[in-house]
Amino acid sequence: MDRIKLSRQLSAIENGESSAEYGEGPIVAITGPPGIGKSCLIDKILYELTPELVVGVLAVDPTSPVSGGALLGDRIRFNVLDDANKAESIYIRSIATRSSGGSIPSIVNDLASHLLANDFDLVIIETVGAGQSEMRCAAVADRIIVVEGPARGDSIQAEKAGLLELADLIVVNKSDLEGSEKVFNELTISLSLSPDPPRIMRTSAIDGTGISDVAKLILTLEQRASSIRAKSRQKLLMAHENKIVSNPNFESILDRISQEGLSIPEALRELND
Ligand SMILES: Nc1nc2c(ncn2[C@@H]2O[C@H](COP(=O)(O)OP(=O)(O)OP(=O)(O)O)[C@@H](O)[C@H]2O)c(=O)[nH]1
Ligand SMILES: [Mg+2]
Repeated sequence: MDRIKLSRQLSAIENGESSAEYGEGPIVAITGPPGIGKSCLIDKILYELTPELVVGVLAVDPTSPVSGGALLGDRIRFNVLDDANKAESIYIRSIATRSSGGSIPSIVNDLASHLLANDFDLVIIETVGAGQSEMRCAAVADRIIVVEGPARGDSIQAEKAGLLELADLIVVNKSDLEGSEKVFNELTISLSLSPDPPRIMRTSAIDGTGISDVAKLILTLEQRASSIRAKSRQKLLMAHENKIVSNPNFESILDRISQEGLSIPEALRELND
């Protein structure tokens, strides 16, 4: 692959200077709380899938607007890139969430589409499962894997974040650590009440437990009815927000709200016309 050309194209799309080519194919999101092992899992999964498949990874960086964000430096190194044979069929790109606020999910959507239009077999989106923008990034994918792990707090983190409804598969990572089995059991019990519970698997990105099973499932994972609905909800909300924000009168209507007392329902009506 011509990485320089691809990087240029993706930057232009990210900056709104050109539009993405339209491609279809599998997009899988890997989401979950910070530090749960998403990147390490992706690294191990890439060992299994490449070089047979050409895989693009879009890592949405949870940059905080307060610190100005550069968590990039903290990212794990993808060890799989040390294997030249595999690295040749992998393209990894970070997308900083601060660059343009609410439209990150649209950018992720466009970049994924562009990769699929350019001979990629699979796009993996890594996103932290916290906050609305990140949920919408995950909803860009047609399959969502929610990663959990031994609890650092009192309750299951993904459950708190409302992530479980989006999950087509739940992976309890760090199975080499104490507490992972407890989380697995708790999740199994709590999801048994669901009409179509997602499969739950245990992995360790350190000792390799369960990795090949997850890698095998990635391309054949079935969507759950409830996750289709949850994703559709996020997509619909995103489309609506995009529609409003891209209205050429958006800024002037904001002015009229703040300076002339235009009411919100009236503003919405104008923006939706
Ligand atoms: N014991 C153990 N540690 C793990 C496992 N997977 C990841 N880790 C460690 O957990 C830490 C975070 O791993 P990452 O892969 O960077 O986690 P992440 O979810 O991508 O983190 P963010 O991108 O910052 O949200 C690292 O120190 C890893 O070595 C695992 O299966 N077992
Ligand atoms: Mg990560």
